[in-house]
Amino acid sequence: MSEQFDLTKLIFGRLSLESIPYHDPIIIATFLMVAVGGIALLVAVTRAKLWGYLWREWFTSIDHKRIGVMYMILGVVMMLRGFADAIMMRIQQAIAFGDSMGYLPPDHYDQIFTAHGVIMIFFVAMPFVVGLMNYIVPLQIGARDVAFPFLNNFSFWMTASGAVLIMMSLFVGEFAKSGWLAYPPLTGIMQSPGVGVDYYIWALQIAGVGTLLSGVNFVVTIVKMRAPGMSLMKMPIFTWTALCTNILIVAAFPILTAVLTLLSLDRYLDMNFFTNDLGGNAMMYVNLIWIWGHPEVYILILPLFGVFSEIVATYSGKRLFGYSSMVYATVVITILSYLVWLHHFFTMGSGATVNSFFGITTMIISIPTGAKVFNWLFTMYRGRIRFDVPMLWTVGFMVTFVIGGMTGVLLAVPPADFVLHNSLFLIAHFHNVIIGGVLFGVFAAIAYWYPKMTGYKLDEFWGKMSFWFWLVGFYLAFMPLYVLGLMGVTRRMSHFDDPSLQIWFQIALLGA
Ligand SMILES: [Cu+2]
Repeated sequence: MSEQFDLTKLIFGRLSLESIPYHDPIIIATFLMVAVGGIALLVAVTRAKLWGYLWREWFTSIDHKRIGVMYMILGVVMMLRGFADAIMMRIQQAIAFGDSMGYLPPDHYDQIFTAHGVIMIFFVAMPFVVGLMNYIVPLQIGARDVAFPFLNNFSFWMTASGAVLIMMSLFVGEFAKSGWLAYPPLTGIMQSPGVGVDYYIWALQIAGVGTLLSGVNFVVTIVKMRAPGMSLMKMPIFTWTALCTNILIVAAFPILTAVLTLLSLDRYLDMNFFTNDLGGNAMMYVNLIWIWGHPEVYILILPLFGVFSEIVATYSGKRLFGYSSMVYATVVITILSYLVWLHHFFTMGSGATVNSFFGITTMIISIPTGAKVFNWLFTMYRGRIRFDVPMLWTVGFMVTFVIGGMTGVLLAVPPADFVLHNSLFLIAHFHNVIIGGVLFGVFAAIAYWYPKMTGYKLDEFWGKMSFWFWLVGFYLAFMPLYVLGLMGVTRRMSHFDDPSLQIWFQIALLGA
């Protein structure tokens, strides 16, 4: 049969039976666990005759609350996967010294750090944030639902499909070994002929368009569907941050779609946008992906700034201090987040003038962020503070996020960045802000709004245990990485020669 009529090739592309990794005992064991667990779940749901209920009331639901809950369940499930990846990396780096190569071959290790980053940002943090906005925003503005309820369900399933693709890559084929933003020329067809980068592109493309659609949905909802009398400056602060986040989504995600399309054209149609020769320029990819990527981190953190603002007022028994300055700070961050992307590659050689511009804009962004921290502190000042679980997460966030913010300002200084670029210092910095900011915020929000969602209050004792384990665990896991980064240890290593470094990696493993 000639090639163009080969149906299996049309459907499966470069995937073949050889793509199933029989030879890797770790993956086979994981597969068996997932298969047994999955079958047990399917049998349980069938026995309980729940399929019809799930299909009608949940999977096809256009109710913003149900969709919000489904997003958050997706976030929890994917967090288990992303966290398993994190533990595997920590174990490898704690034991792979000198003669010991650890238990993961470099080929597998590279897939794990790539999957970890992609999953935690796209399929944990994003579903949590979008899920929260889904649940809370229509309630806060007095709307019956979002503007386009069917589209809302469709967006969710696009995100879920991306997650399914990534999970499939664990057992069929492989995942990208390129790091979470898949820079070419490494991700070009010459250097990455396998299916890993294809999984990456398709998962992110599908999920990204889903996110874009839900961004459109929320901008329209907040602009057009507020209850009569609710002017913009009367909106609850969480809704304000949600509005800014969704404006960022609408402005930034098309760039991701475009840059992934260009990379696909390079891989599938032998075009040369980002290749080393034939007129390509890989630096263009790095610029484009970060013009999406930097706003993305604000897409993640802004709604949680809103959550902390709601919580700090509630548990201090006072009105939020400086509501309008909070709104202006959010808007300023939204605008500035488009003027800083180049700080991700100061070392790429743009020259002193360009690097200075982006260094200074990056430092300026800490001013509105600092203003927010002071507003939260002034809200607490002379308040009747109750240290319930949501408030614990908020205070833990304020301390942790300020430390992460300060190491960020340090990295914003181009000469310092030349030393720290791609080191574990950078890894410690962004986990410092994303765990201390986004994840703590999500946990705070769940503890805070759980009674509203379910009619039950989460257990205080276990909530406090969870908070203290996360807080202490976070510092044990990431402070050693600051130390290692300052000593010059680079990221993404699966083996080390210098035995004096090992103790720091062991402490980090303990923290994890
Ligand atoms: Cu950035």
